[in-house]
Amino acid sequence: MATPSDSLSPQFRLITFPVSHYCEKARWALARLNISYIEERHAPLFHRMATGRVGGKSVPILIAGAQVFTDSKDILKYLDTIAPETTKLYPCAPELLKQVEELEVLFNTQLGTATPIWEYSYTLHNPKLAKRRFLYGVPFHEQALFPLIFPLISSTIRRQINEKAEAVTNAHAQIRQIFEAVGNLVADGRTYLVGDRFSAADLTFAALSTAVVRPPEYGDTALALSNLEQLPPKMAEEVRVFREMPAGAFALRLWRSRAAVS
Ligand SMILES: N[C@@H](CCC(=O)N[C@@H](CS)C(=O)NCC(=O)O)C(=O)O
Repeated sequence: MATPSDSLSPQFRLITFPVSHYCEKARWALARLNISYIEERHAPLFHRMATGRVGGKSVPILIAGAQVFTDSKDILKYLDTIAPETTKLYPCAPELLKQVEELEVLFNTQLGTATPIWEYSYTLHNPKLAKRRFLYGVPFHEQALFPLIFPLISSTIRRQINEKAEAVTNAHAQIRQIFEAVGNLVADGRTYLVGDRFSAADLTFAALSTAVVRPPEYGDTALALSNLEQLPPKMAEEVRVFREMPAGAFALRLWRSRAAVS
């Protein structure tokens, strides 16, 4: 039987940062569909040449033949149109669909924006950690130029995330708030956030929690992420606390199931 990968895989390109929770959303959806694709990893700032060439700005960008999707939500929606019934990420029932879409937007706009502020408050001050985070699998010339360009990357990101002590505290509180809300949802013992099937809500929550739960299954960038011994002690302690929250345990469980489809 033909699968989406048989007929479409040669046409798929994904432009990414090596470690990026929004990019992980796209990778996870592609893996779930068993679609093979070429991943083009870039370091920050260098990515703009690749994304600009196809009319985008941020990563991930999925190029599927003649179509270009410049937002992780659009990527998931598109992939759902080619997914077989059994792996669809969005339910058909309008009430369930509404719940999934609302959770996806909540995670995208609140969890997805808070975790980088929290994480960068540690990694941007630690060139060794930053190097591992930004350079895994990027082209050689980007690795070679990275030491020269790192101060610019660092100041650009700081400006983008408006790094101030208050912003970091607020981001941490926002992550906790979302984790508490998700913890309340899963307190009834449900397997998935909405209905009885894995959906875009689960995928988005798990992918966007990556930085704070640092799952061992994060694949080839695991070294940059999951070994708490290599993190600053305060950061490692905060990760332990997130992992132990019910929502953290839920995210880690989803990550274990993700390993089964990659
Ligand atoms: N809403 C977008 C957000 C993507 C996003 O913020 N990507 C970050 C990396 S995690 C990025 O590309 N930042 C650099 C830039 O905006 O140029 C999505 O869901 O795809």
